[in-house]
Amino acid sequence: MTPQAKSARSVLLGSAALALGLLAAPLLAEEKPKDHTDGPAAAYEPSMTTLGQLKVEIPGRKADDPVMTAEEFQQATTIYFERCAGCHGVLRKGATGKPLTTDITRENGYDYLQSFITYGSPAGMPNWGTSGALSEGEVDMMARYLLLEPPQPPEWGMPEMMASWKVLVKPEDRPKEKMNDIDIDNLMSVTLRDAGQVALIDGASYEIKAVIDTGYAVHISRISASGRYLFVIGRDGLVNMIDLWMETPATVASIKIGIEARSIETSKFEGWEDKLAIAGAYWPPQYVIMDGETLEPKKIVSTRGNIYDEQVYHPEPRVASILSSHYKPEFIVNVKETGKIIFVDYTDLKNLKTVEIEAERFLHDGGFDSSKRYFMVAANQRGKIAVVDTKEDKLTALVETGGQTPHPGRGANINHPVYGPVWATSHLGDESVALIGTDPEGHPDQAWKVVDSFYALGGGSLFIKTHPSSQHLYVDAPLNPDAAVSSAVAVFDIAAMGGDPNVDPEFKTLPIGEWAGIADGQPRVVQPEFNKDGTEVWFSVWNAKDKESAIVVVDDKTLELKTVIKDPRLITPTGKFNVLNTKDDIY
Ligand code: DHE
Repeated sequence: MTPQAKSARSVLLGSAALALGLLAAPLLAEEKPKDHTDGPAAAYEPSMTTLGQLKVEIPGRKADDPVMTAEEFQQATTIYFERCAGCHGVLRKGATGKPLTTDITRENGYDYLQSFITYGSPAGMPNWGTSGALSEGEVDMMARYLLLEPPQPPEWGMPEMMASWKVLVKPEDRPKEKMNDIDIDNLMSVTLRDAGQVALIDGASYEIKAVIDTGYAVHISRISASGRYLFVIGRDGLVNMIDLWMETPATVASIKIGIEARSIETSKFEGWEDKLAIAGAYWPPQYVIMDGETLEPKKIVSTRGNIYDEQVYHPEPRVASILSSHYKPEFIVNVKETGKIIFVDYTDLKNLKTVEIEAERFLHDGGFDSSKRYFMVAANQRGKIAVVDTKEDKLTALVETGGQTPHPGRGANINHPVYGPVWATSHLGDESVALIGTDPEGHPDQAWKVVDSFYALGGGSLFIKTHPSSQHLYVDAPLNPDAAVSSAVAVFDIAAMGGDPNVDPEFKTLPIGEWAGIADGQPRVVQPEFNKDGTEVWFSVWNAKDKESAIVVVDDKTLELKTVIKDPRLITPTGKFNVLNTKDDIY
């Protein structure tokens, strides 16, 4: 079956997985959108929660402005940043959703806005009113709010960064050798999302070695090239640098690099190990290069600029994933709204050289192929994977996956029995898994093409994972609306994958949520991650903040349950980052 034919069977997710189209089309009764809820699927569009906490004032009032008190304006701004800005942009100039600038909103008028916010649209605007997510009063307030000029959130430049920068333990006061008996390569840094912490869990004993306070709604962990320093970033832009050599690993430096942020990475090229770190922000739209031992900010680069194809100015292109090249002393920075992949040469920050690649809009997450030469990144709202060659600094291909909203995490590299080396992605918007050939020399006919596409458990997948020493491919589906699906994982036997695109490989379903034995709540199973040897795979069983969560460890050979890690400190575990695999980009 071709991916296109197969997509007819695909299960579409709720409206929030799609671009919002507030002013796109009139609402037809028979096309009433599905109820919008506040579940993780709906919340998957970026929520600018930190911006939502800013204190704002009504910008320059006009004579015919709707009546709005300062308190209402503040409340409406919080709602707007948390729920609307992810799609419509902080400045309301549009991102995946339509622009909501006052020239447009005033033209359409209060009644139109009130009705759209209440009922939503088939194009993807959630029905905030009829779903009960916003009260009648809040809908009225938001309609009036959109008729006023938007507040401009502050910038975050060098003075603000310097004021936030702390070196808690100076490099000269840090241990000269490892002071603990932890097998660092087998340590797992686990995001405790709603606690604003990471847990460091020993891969052999499953013991929690430390729980460390980090930024708000902490997001990802990355590891320095030597494996000594762990870098963690919160959605509030707070970066924690943790020294894993200390008797009990702890933060040695921290800095706030922006007001909303998602990505962090460190220099990995030979001779540059542990020298620099880089972080990317959603607001202000910028990336920051820092000293790799102290986090001292060295260089801030704005990503504001023109969209690659239309060549129209975009005021807030967010920095999505950042990777560190293994081929050159370069960072690979993915800029979402302008669709540009920027290679940043970090050898001379005073005379910064960058290569700007025209890729595709809405770049999000991605990883390397197995040779680590090619970087594959999802332009998720465009259904494509952009492939860039980190040796030549060039765009290699744009591959349509055939599925809806590819979301690979860092993807999975498989040695396919028929097609050779391929890289896999699953999808947020449907149940398909796409395999893309990555071996232009050994398998030139398959290179940068979807060689096969088949079904996993269901739509709502976020992460897919394998390991060079594993024969299995794991696919999660945490955002699937069906609780039985969102709490399980599909496992494919790589050796049994055939060459007939009409025959879908079979998969086993592991009831990870059930294995966790949690009675209360409806936990979702998210992000498979291997231990250092590739013999075990860990899954987060992600429950509500006030309910029990767990980590389930599965034996990769037998696919049987090995252990369940439970601890009252494991609040909302989501991402897990094994030190060795993360450092060496093994996936
Ligand atoms: Fe993530 C990676 C952005 C919601 C867990 N997430 C990423 C990356 C980006 C991103 C840009 C790539 C970072 C890199 O490689 O440098 N994530 C966003 C959002 O904008 C979004 C959609 C909404 C938001 O408001 O933040 C979002 N992410 C989530 C979640 O809700 C998840 C599931 C749970 C959580 O902890 O927040 C989540 N994101 C992750 C994880 C990774 C990630 C675990 C790293 C995957 C990996 O294997 O490297």
